[in-house]
Amino acid sequence: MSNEEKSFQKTNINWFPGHMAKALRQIKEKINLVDIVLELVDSRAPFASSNPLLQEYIKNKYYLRIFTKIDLADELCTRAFQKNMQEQNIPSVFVDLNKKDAYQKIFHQIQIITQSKFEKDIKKGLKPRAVRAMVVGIPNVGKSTLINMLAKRKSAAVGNRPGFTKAQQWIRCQDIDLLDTPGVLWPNLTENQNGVKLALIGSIKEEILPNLELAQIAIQFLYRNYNHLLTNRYHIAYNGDFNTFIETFAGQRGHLYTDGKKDLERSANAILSDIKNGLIGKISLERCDIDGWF
Ligand SMILES: Nc1nc2c(ncn2[C@@H]2O[C@H](COP(=O)(O)OP(=O)(O)OP(=O)(O)O)[C@@H](O)[C@H]2O)c(=O)[nH]1
Ligand SMILES: [Mg+2]
Repeated sequence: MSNEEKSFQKTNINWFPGHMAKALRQIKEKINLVDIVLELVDSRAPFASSNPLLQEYIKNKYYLRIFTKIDLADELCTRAFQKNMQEQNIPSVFVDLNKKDAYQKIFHQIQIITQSKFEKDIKKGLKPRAVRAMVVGIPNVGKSTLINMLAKRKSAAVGNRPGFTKAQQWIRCQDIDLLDTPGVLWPNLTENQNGVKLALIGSIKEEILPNLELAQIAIQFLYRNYNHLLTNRYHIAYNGDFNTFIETFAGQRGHLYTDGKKDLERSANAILSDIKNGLIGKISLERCDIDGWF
């Protein structure tokens, strides 16, 4: 692990603020009301974005893991995750939530998974009713976007920053009732660079992060694994020396204070924003078939 990574891990960040603890309690309270739990994970970092705290509450429920943002992830890595899910028998679906076919893919899976439950209900003489699903996941993975898509209307607020949804909300649709929930992280995120990965997919508020260190870790990661994308985007020959790179970048972009000194913090933010929004290209921060990818 590099010095920046060690220093990032030691940074005193409150990953699990009070509102997340509350959101988690509310998930626990409502879990018995639903037929199925839909857990959303970001395809760029599916391990880091699957919340171990949620796994504990939902273990006796019908469950579907929805890998979102496949349009931003490295296709090779995504394919390996698909294979891994099949091998582990974890019901899963891989989608770009901005594409129309995502609805069919997801709804079809929900029907397959809940079919046996509804058949049992009908045998018991219970009236058929819409499936009730709870949508859970860490911040910014697309929960509200998914709900709007399933509801075929804008019912849940969507925003490209973590913590957009503040409270639980039922959204009733024709075939399915959905419970939108606020994104929840967990208290200790420092293992396996989870904090770094979640920051790079936009699941942790930027304001609380040491962005210059994070940009350095990110550039080094890109240099090791996606050097062609790094060069294509910035046209700066990177030789492993971050200081030279960011100074050159700041100069090119005109990121300067009024006294002419370079505003490296602003440059770091620009780089991080490119990564989060996929402007660098399709990248994945995890691979299930290669250890030590990050
Ligand atoms: N490229 C891409 N962007 C997506 C996808 N799904 C969601 N987004 C975007 O990701 C951002 C976050 O989406 P939300 O639906 O607000 O995420 P959320 O999980 O509800 O977030 P919180 O309410 O903060 O927990 C938005 O800008 C969406 O447009 C996807 O499959 N691909
Ligand atoms: Mg939301």
